[in-house]
Amino acid sequence: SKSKQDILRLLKNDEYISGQSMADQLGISRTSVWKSIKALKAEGYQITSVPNKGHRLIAPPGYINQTALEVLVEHSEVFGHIEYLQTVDSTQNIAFKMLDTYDGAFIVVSEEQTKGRGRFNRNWASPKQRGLYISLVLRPNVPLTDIIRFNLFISLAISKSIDETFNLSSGIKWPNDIYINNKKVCGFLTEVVSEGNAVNAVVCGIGINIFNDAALSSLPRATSIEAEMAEGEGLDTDIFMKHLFRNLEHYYGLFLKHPFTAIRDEWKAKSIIFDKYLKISETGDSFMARALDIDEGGFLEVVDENGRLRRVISADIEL
Ligand code: BTX
Repeated sequence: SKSKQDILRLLKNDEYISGQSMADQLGISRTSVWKSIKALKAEGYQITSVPNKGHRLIAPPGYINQTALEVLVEHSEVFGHIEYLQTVDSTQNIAFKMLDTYDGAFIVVSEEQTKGRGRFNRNWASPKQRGLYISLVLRPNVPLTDIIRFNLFISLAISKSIDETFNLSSGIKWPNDIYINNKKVCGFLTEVVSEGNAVNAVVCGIGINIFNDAALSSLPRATSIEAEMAEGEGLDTDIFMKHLFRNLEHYYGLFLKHPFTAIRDEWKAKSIIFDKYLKISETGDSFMARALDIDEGGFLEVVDENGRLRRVISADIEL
């Protein structure tokens, strides 16, 4: 609720604040202050309450917090609504169903997915409260062919957010993954509703493994942020979400106004596919090649074993 979000903001000032002072500042009753604090505690926030001093936020909760996300969306210049759910088959499916309910841009987040999906209908492991499972619904006024470019901007936003928040060095594995130390920490997938060559809506699903989980150990090349972080460093999901939103909004803004060349150098510096032999699979065909460059349209330029130059798009790549 609104007052819960306001109270969280006041508590984040890092000092004791009395119930009366919060009530005064927000123009609500002390009873509703108290109710909101109780609700925040139930969501996992550790709030100490000391008589004559007031309340103070000790530590953010482990898992991504609904109220914190609501605050981000409330202040967002891009997204107008958040649908936060406990469990769904896939946030992509929910987002598609909601396209007619909300006009503008919105997000769907779930704590768990029973049928999270990757590209080509592969499975995306989405154990409860272990990762971020989010679908961004955007309505850029762009031609269908721009979706490749969209993915390039989004990948940079995600990778930078991980690095900034956790002091890690993640890399972009073209076209759809983020890796840390040669293991996949994030996958994203962009689906589109279009009419002819015009995009009506973009539904971009992002899955980020935040905490360790048994479901990830069974996958050959999966990792989580927790697994890659230096021991003893705190994992603050609230700060991560803040950085992620800021970067997604920033790079989405750049995507709307600028060609890929505006971020090309930055993107290339974060890419992990150059100077390596790669196995590239494209619609049934598979070949070994070395990636040379990425062009303005987001096509990968590679040279195969026979020295032939080829351009690939949306392929599967094995490092
Ligand atoms: P992808 O097809 O590139 O990756 C799927 C492959 O990655 C699987 O075949 C499996 O080998 C491996 N994998 C499965 N789960 C995980 C995991 N949690 N971590 C690392 N590797 C894994 C990438 O597809 C796109 C994934 C998008 C997921 C988001 S979550 C929110 C939204 N809703 C939804 O249903 N999908 C998207």
